[in-house]
Amino acid sequence: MSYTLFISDLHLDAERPQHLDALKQLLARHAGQCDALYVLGDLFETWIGDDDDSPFNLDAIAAFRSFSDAGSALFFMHGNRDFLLGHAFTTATGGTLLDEGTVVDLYGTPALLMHGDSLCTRDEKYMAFRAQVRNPAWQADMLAKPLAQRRMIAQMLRLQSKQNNENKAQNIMDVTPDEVIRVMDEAGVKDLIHGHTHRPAVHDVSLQGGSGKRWVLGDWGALGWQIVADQEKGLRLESFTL
Ligand code: OKV
Ligand code: MN
Repeated sequence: MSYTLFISDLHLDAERPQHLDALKQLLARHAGQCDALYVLGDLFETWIGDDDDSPFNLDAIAAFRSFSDAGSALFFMHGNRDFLLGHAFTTATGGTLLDEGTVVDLYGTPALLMHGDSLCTRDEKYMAFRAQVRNPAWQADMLAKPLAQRRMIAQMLRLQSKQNNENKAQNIMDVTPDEVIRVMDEAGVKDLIHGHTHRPAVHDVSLQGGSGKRWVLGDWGALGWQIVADQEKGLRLESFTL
């Protein structure tokens, strides 16, 4: 009974402990049972650096550590909220950090994995912001600041983003259909798994080599979301109550 799990957009926050509780349950249920878990970004509502050793963060790290110690592989990808997540965090969890757009083999079928924000190319302001905050020099500069100052900057940026997004058309905040086709054709896959948009669904995609599928995870709220890759039955998108 071999299977692999995918989750994203938990937006873990010390002010909302029920999401961490649900994650701990998921990790305990699947530890040593599943081959691998992929966390496809926005695990945390904000991550201001691996040096933030708050009790909440240490609690999350310990839960992942028990999972990986039980023999299941663990992988992380950055989201647009936790782009400062680094190797110190993933090493402490026993996991590995993957780049946006990694191809993995799912029991003989390749799948392309992304957070998904890189697919939202029509939001030009966001693409510029993304390039800035993913720039290693910008990140080094930010990580050199005291934690309290980083917390304040993150808070200010969040307010700014709320105001910006109120005026944005819905479609520019979703993936660009042509960009989906481009990245899937380039990677040579029929399956793309991502999160970010908070629009959980399975979409058919017309590719050069035939028909493909785009599997979109949802954000955790009243429901949690997971994609299961089953050796026998292929992929499925599932929700569960938190
Ligand atoms: C998204 C945009 C804010 C545009 C910041 C550390 C830092 C996380 C963050 C906070 C803000 C992302 C994560 C957001 C898009 C903005 C402002 C402009 C044009 C830090 C960790 F900076 F302190 F190191 N942030 N958010 N913008 O609210 O999602 O797209 S955000
Ligand atoms: Mn996101």
